[in-house]
Amino acid sequence: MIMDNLQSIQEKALKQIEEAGALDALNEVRVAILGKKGELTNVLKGMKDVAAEERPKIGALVNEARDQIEKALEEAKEKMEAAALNDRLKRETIDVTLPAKKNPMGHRHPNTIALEELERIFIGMGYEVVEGPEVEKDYYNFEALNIPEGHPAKDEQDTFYISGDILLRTQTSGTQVHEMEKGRLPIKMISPGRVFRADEVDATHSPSFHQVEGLVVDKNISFSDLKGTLVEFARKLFGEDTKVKFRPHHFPFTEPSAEMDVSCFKCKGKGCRFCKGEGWIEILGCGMVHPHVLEMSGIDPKEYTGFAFGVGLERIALLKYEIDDMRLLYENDIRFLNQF
Ligand code: 2NM
Repeated sequence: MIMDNLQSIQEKALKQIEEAGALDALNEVRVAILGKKGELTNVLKGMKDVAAEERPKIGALVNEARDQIEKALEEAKEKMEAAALNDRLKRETIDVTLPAKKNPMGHRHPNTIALEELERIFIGMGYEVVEGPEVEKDYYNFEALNIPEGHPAKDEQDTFYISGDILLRTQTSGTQVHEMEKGRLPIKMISPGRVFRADEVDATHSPSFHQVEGLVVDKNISFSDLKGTLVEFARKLFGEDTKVKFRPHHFPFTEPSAEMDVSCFKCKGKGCRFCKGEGWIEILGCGMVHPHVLEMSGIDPKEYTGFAFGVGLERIALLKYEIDDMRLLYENDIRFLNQF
């Protein structure tokens, strides 16, 4: 009787183990059979009713049934765990041939692209790139450049003053004055940088923009050197078939002075929307350094002469990349900037 019971418990247990679909189902079987109130435990508890001489035999059978059930539980558990691990390995395989994740990377601002192109052209012609202070003394921004007190170019409303004679530079020429004062000649330099003017913001103006000014001082520098240099610059920047035109102009710091136009690189000079039908586009101011400017910086104008020029960096960037509003350059809208 007890032996039949034992047999049926074992069979039932093994069947349930076989049918268990998950680890917690296995555990339920373990509790129901081998637990404190489990069926097999109950059989052991019933041993007191078994005849004394039968007990060792029955005891051995119960233990054997227990061992078999435990073994089956263990095997089923191992099988489930192995299957789970296999499944996970399959799901989490790493494809080492997949391309790596890319970090979103910014790129150069159109101003920077234009600046680096200008620098490359002038470095290629033997120029040095020299940067200077954005906060400058009145003397270096105006006086030393032949713009005395009361000169219209010095009109207070165009300049941001910090205090008495300290201001935000309105041009980068001060950097060139500092260089001339050092007295190391000849000089062949460009000075790029941020400049400030008290202007209202519109499509072509900003209170802060960038300039690249150039300066050459040596013995026997003439207007033909200026012309040759700037023609070469224009061709490198806008294409070898670019024509240039010099128009007389006035700057306090150069004499003679001129503005240089380039033939429209869009319509090749025929006249289009881009050059407003002119065929020509104004790109820079230039001239022979005024003898008084050389003199004030300690250079003898009877021994040395020089030429200088100034380009608006934003103007070049707008032209080259066909941007029609300067404000776009300062808004840092990634959808705009990504186009260049
Ligand atoms: C310009 C136009 C013409 C210029 C002059 C000098 C210096 F320091 F030599 F006097 N630097 N840059 C200059 C000349 C700048 O900008 C439109």
